[in-house]
Amino acid sequence: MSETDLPELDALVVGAGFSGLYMLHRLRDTLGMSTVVLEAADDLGGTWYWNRYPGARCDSESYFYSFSDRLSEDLLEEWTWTERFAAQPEILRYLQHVAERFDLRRDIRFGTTVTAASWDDDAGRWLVTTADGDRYAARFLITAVGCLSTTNLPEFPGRDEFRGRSFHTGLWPHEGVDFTGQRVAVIGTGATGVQLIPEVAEEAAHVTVFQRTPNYDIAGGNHPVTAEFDRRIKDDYRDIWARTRDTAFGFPYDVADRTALSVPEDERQEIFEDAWAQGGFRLGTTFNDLLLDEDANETAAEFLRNKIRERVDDPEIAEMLAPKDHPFFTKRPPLENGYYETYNRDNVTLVDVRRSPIEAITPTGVRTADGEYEVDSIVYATGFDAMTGTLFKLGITGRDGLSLVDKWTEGTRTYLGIATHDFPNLFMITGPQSPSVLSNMPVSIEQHVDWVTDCLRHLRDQGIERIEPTAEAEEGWVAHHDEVTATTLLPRANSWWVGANIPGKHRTLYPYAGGVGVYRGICDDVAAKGYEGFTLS
Ligand code: FAD
Ligand code: N01
Repeated sequence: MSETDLPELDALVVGAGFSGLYMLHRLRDTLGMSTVVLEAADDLGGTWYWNRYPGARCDSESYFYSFSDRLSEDLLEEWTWTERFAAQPEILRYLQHVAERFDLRRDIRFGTTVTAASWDDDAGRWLVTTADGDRYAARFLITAVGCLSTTNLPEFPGRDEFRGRSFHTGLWPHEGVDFTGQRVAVIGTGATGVQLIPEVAEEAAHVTVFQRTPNYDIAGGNHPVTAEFDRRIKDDYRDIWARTRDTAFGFPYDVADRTALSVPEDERQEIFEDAWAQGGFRLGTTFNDLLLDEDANETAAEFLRNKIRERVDDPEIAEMLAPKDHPFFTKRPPLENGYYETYNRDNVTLVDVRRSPIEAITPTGVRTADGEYEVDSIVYATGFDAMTGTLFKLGITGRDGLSLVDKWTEGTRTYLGIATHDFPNLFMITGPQSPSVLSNMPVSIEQHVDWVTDCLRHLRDQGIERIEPTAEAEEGWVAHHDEVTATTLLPRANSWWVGANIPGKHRTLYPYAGGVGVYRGICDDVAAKGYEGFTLS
């Protein structure tokens, strides 16, 4: 079939995780648009399809790591979470349930990887190609490809000559892995490593953990959900969702209206202890300047270092685990359940690879400057080429053949993190320069999907075919994004939030730090002013 004969869809969505599922529902069922979702995996779920490593669970509390009353009040009533922080299988079951309930599967093409998407300016549509050579045409292209969906496998010399088994946590085998009796290397101590290491240590003969940067891990405090708690949450859902939409991070927790140094030392410690006992990210809400003021931040940082010192028997190992080179929360703090006690076990060794870097993977293990560690298996808990990595792999070209990769090489440029100049009729769900990964993501996903839905309804009602941000509006957003970033401590760490984990990646804060509530207000205002900053034609 020639390109001119391709049947034209109203919209094509890439990705079938939280974002793609909700986008499909809105496009098809709310707007009545012909829509297809293309998904590389064999099934839906996104993050929760791919990340099946031992210990994988969310660290947003389950009751708000889900779709809100925007999707369905009935769904909220009928679904019951079993744990405070749901494990991967339960989240995957939830998403499968959502897909069945809203009859979403029939418009999703699984096992279909998008490799190119080019804008045809004459026809005013996107032409999309898949790895199998199938082609689609659609007026609107919506990327729902996730912020953490392209794995980062470091190019260690000799990596592919390792004779044992190796795994990346983000591509974990569906049948599971039995580490019984094995010597296992784990490289990486981010949120993933912190969840996985205690589980593998229970099973393996020996675990050697290769740590480059220690993190400020916070106690998770996971526990089963009681029937009483479940009822209370369900009765309160409207208020809970309203709060998530208003707060800085999309959590229904209010940040205390006080600075850390405005209270005496003993009172501050009590406040930290209380937040610690509650578990989860509450510690980050104890004072309103932890991310803004270095001295304030240091009070929380030292509190967390002392927690590590209390729990790890060997003082030398405790100091290796206690971060000193970056402020608290300038890297994503993992939630842990018994992580630090793992280092009190006889079968766990911690190796500091900042002091003694990994030189090579050998056929039998991992070699650092200090010597070789022989292992049977290697687990790469080395994270993702976040935010832009997956978008770049879509092979997107806009007007006049401009590729997204070329446009963003010297720095990401978007309007509101949702669209970009020279790429008409393209929307990015949780794109860079939107709150995205600095938030409880379902809240940000819903906000983007709902905003795009309202925008497309407006275009239809007004008989408008094309929408594209102006270069000036984009420049303004990038400048605002950079200004907001500069008021925070976030650029101070070498985190994936700033692209520092990927050699050669442009360094910038990828998510928007202005807060979920503020950002929503800005987006609503743009819409209320007839999509100010966009050219509509
Ligand atoms: P994803 O779930 O990543 O889905 C994107 C989909 O796009 C994938 O299925 C992928 O296969 C598909 N895709 C990508 N490229 C292509 C292509 N070229 N062609 C076809 N299909 C493609 N967030 C929180 O807010 N709270 C948490 O507690 C939390 N826990 C997390 C735990 C882990 C282990 C990880 C990795 C992330 C976690 N996140 C958490 C972030 C999480 O990614 C989001 O919450 C959410 O699941 C993202 O949904 P999504 O649909 O936007 O993207
Ligand atoms: O990835 P990461 P992740 N040599 O990039 C190390 C979400 N998530 O998969 O810190 C040696 O955080 C790297 O070291 P350093 C959450 O948003 C959520 O753990 O760069 N080491 C780091 O220790 C999270 O932030 C949940 O110095 C190397 C680790 O590998 C995001 O996903 C659970 C290296 C990677 O940590 C990513 O987390 C899991 C090298 N060459 C994930 N390259 C929950 O909600 C990398 N490292 C519970």
